[in-house]
Amino acid sequence: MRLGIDVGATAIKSGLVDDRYNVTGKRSRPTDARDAAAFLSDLADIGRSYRGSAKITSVGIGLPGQVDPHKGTLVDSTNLALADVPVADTLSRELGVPAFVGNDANCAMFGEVYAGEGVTTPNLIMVTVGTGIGGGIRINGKIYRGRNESAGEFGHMCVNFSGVTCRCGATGCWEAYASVTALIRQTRDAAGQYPQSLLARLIEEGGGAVDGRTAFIAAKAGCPVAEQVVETYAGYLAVGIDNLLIIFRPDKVVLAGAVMNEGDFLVSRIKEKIRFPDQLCISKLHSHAGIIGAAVLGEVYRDHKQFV
Ligand code: BMX
Ligand code: ZN
Repeated sequence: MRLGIDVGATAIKSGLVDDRYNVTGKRSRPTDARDAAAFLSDLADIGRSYRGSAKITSVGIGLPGQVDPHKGTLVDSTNLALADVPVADTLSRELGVPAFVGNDANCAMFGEVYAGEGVTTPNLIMVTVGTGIGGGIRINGKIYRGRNESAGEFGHMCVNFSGVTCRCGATGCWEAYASVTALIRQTRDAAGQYPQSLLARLIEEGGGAVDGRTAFIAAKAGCPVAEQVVETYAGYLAVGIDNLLIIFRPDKVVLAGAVMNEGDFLVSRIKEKIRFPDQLCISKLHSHAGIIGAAVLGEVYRDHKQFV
């Protein structure tokens, strides 16, 4: 069994992946990225926790940020505020098996390539919507990784050159508008502006908590303010997706991330606003894409045919 670990800014998900890409023993724990030592010790803990249940042959870790697959390090991560972390070496030493690292969104795409939409589509663009927005590019059946293995950072393409400042320091990045972090900000802003709205009341009843579902719940309950938040958010997502469709003309743009659980309520609105709506779909692997993709990293890196 291969172990796949999918590190997000909020949670670390893991699971065992068999030869047919079934995921078992799925676990999730909050991400603790206070410092590299705490982070590595959590990853080692997760790895060790699977030892009793199966014979692990390799481990792969998907990381949010720039990775060096050759050195096995997390080079830099704005969202985790970590740099130069020797992830693969640590896990390999702890578990006594080969360990590999990849960018988290690239891993989601590898999951699609091996077990999802990519099995039948040679030209595929992956977009993961979470704390940030990540991406992956597959052209003619090969994975495009670019200079320093860092292609596909779709979250940091500019959609508004005089817009808000992104966590990366640049102006108007797509993820500053269309990530779940941005959706939460937009939801709070709208509730603050319309304190009498159902949206604002719902937030108040929940003790002030807002997450990626809040605006959708209120919109579905008929709140026009929340409806506008969802509509505008779909517009932000559509801008970036439309750019990707025009640049790559892929067979499919595959969307992943928990917010995609909203399904057609969100995606139909995006489709109305893009030029090639038939090419857009939601990952059927859901959160398993990142785990499967991390688990198959060893194969991906061995199989050079995969690369442009
Ligand atoms: C950020 C970026 C990507 C990552 C994406 C998704 C950085 C620079 N991370 O745009 O590498 O793939 O977020 O990350 O720190 P997630 O946390 O939403 O899964
Ligand atoms: Zn940015």
